[in-house]
Amino acid sequence: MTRLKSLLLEKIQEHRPRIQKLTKEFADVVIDQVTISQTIGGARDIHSLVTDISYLDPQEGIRFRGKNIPETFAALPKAAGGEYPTVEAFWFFLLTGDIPTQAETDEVLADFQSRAKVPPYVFEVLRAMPKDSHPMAMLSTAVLAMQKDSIFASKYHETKKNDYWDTMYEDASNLVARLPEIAAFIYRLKYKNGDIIAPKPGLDMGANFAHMMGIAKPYDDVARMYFILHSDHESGNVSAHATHLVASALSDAFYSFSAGLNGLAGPLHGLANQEVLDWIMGFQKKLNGAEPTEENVKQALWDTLNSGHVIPGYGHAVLRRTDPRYTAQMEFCLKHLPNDPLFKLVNTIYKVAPGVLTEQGKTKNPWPNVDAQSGVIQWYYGLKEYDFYTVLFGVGRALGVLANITWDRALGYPLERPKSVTTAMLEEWAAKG
Ligand code: FAM
Repeated sequence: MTRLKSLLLEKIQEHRPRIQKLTKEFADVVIDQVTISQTIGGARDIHSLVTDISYLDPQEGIRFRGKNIPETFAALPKAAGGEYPTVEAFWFFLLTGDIPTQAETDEVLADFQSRAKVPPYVFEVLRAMPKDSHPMAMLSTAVLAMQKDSIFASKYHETKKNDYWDTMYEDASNLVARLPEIAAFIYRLKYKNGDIIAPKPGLDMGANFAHMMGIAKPYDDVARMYFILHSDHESGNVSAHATHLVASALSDAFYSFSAGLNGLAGPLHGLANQEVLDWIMGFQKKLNGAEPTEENVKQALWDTLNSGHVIPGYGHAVLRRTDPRYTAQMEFCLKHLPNDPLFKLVNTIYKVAPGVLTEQGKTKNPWPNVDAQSGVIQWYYGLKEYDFYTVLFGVGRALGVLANITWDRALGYPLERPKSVTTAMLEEWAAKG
């Protein structure tokens, strides 16, 4: 058993009594109330989920195992010559809450290496899909195609409930280790005439992904930063919640993560990074060679709103300030591409969009989210096929949601089943006031 898996078991054994105590002694303590607008309006802010992998504060932003983004980047071991931590170190941290040593990180890298072999039938399935399939449909299909390999499913009848975490951990680790090659395969198949680049043994996930994508340094660091920033945003967002919900039926990691990816593919969620580039390309076309200014950007934003569309990359269901994931990416851009025209345009949008959204008066959060800045970096490093961007989001998001369902099984969280009501019942409550 690797150090990561044995430490994870220790942490699970430490944590279980806390949940048992809450369930046994404090089950009826009220922590929230539900209003009609929340029941109709997408369950916003209803405190009804628990996870310790990450927490999202509306004012402060994300904390991974209690650390904010700068603290996370500073604390974790980095790749040799890299500015950002390796994904392997981050996976250890997300699962256990402990900062791994370099030796523990190296062991995760070797463990991933032993799990990373993608079954050839996955590539056959992808090659058989229609050429105009969306990359997210391809990724979700590839994940589902591997369900036959699920250890959780194949051992389900002989596994004790207390050990569900073990087989879920095995599936989750296999899936995380295989996703970069599958994602790079989809990219090279769709956009580079099927000129596939095989993985290189010994490289960390970020470096290997850059290698398989055929993109030179510092794209290895871009991949590390991108996967970590997109990994988790507590468990209520669509991709995390869908993965958690499906897994609560004791569906395995492949069924569950495929469901999460299908939610991530929505324009209001993970597809927003593609929508941001689409908006920018459309805006530049309308400029017809003229320079972007605060005035013509402002007019373009109003045109978007007045056409009944949302401004992609802005707003958030929980955050009420600029997304620290946006800020972390902006800092990367200031260091590596300060004079890039697209980066300058994104900065101009940042100057103008919050005012336009505030003036429109609808959104509770007029500030940028993670998607407003992410595509600029990909574009700069030559990844210009922006309908692929959400696949990158999906590879990162796997880290958070798969760590979460491993812990869900470890803590014995039951099938998730919120209660629905009828409109007439709401009207009765409304009448009572
Ligand atoms: N542009 C225009 N209108 C917006 C808006 C935006 N960026 N953000 C919110 N609104 C509207 C929203 O559509 C709603 O209008 P209606 O009452 O007509 O339905 C109103 O403002 C109140 O919405 P809210 O309570 O402020 O936000 P929600 O919690 O309902 O929605 C988002 C949150 C993220 C779906 C919403 O901000 C949005 O559509 N943003 C643009 C798409 C986007 O960037 N999504 C990515 C989010 C990111 F965090 C991720 O998941 N990757």
